[in-house]
Amino acid sequence: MAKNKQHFPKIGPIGYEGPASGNPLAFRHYNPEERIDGRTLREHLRFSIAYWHSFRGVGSDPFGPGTIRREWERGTDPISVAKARMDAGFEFFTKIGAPFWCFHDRDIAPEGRTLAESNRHLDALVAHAKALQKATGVKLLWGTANLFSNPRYMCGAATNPDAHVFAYAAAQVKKALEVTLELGGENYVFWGGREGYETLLNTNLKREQDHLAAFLHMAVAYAKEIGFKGQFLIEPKPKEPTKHQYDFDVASGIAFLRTYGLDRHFKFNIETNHATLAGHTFPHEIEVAAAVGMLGSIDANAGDLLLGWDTDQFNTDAKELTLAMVSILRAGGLGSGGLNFDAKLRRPSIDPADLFYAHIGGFDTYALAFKTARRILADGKFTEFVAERYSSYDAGFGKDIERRKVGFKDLERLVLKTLGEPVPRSGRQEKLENLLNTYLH
Ligand code: XUL
Ligand code: CO
Repeated sequence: MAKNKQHFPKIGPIGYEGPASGNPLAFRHYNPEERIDGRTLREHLRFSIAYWHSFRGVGSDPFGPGTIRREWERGTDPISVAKARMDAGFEFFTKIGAPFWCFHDRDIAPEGRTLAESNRHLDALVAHAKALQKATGVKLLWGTANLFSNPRYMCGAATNPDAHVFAYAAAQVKKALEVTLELGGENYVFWGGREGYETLLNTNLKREQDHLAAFLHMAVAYAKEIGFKGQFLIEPKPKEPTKHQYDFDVASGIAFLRTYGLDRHFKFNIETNHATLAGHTFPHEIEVAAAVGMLGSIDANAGDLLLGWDTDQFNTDAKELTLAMVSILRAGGLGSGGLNFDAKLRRPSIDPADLFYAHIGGFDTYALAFKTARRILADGKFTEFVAERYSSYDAGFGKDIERRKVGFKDLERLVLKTLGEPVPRSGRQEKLENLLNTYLH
């Protein structure tokens, strides 16, 4: 960081002041130093800032241009501007107290006229990032490549009908893997971007899926070759930009990875707004991934159920996040993953202070959710109820069903001779919802 120049001169480091604080520039629930089970809250939650939204987002939408103008964006040399922007980024990461950041290759360095020039730009900014990481202690949660903005990718990258575009995308990801390794990235994300289609009139679905699998196998092979040991993550999204995205949700992602022999190499990066776009809840997606040991990381945000697109809002819904944290904790946590704020300011939230308010709300709500989820799990009331609900599978013929020791004929005999009609039991949903509220209010 340029030693003397401050990009957020009016705002100092954000401190923890406790639940009674009325200071909007302080944490009320997130005390990064608080130790729980031998680890600090900072280590448990592994918050990360998404560079694309917080430092490249300008508030533009299909109806109008950007509204957000940052002072560090002034200047004519794109590389110097990119460096100043990154200085501002690391000042923000430090002041908000985020231990991690995430980026796409093209977020941090401008694309050149050729791939070689783009790579040179990237090298310059990666060197800058490396120095900033060293100076601040902020680490890279994950890297990724932008394979969706440039017009060459309008019909997809790995699923493009033109092998030339596939090759270009491969070259771009090769470099993105190298820079993620160079910066010590703990994971590498594949979001399908434009890997999908609009109409079968011009699409060979089978060949496109085969090509996507070939691409991911190449990534696995190259990571091995260069010694990148980070976790590969698939980020499912059902639609937007294309109508049919191949990584629709976690369940279809698991099927895809297993079909092509890739499941050993990948886990999932689950984004809240993508889950709801798929018609699922956020905890549902977490549970589906956790059930097969493939929960990797979280893109923390929220959608708006009244709008049909990816609004990427900051999430301050304590109930939704508490349920998500219960599922995450029950799964044993996120490992090398983290909670990445893939969220953007609303278009009229134009002040630098808004970037702080947004992340303070996000950090605080997740910290509160984490603590509430721990209480819920420690009390064990829901766990007990669920265990009891399935207890008929713990012994006798139920256990034999789970162990696949009985078949239809055995069970028919059992019902006809001894069991007869099952006695219905309440699912107690309303009682359990009331119980949940006792933890929230
Ligand atoms: C798009 C999205 C991406 C990925 C990374 O909806 O979530 O920003 O997280 O490419
Ligand atoms: Co995302």
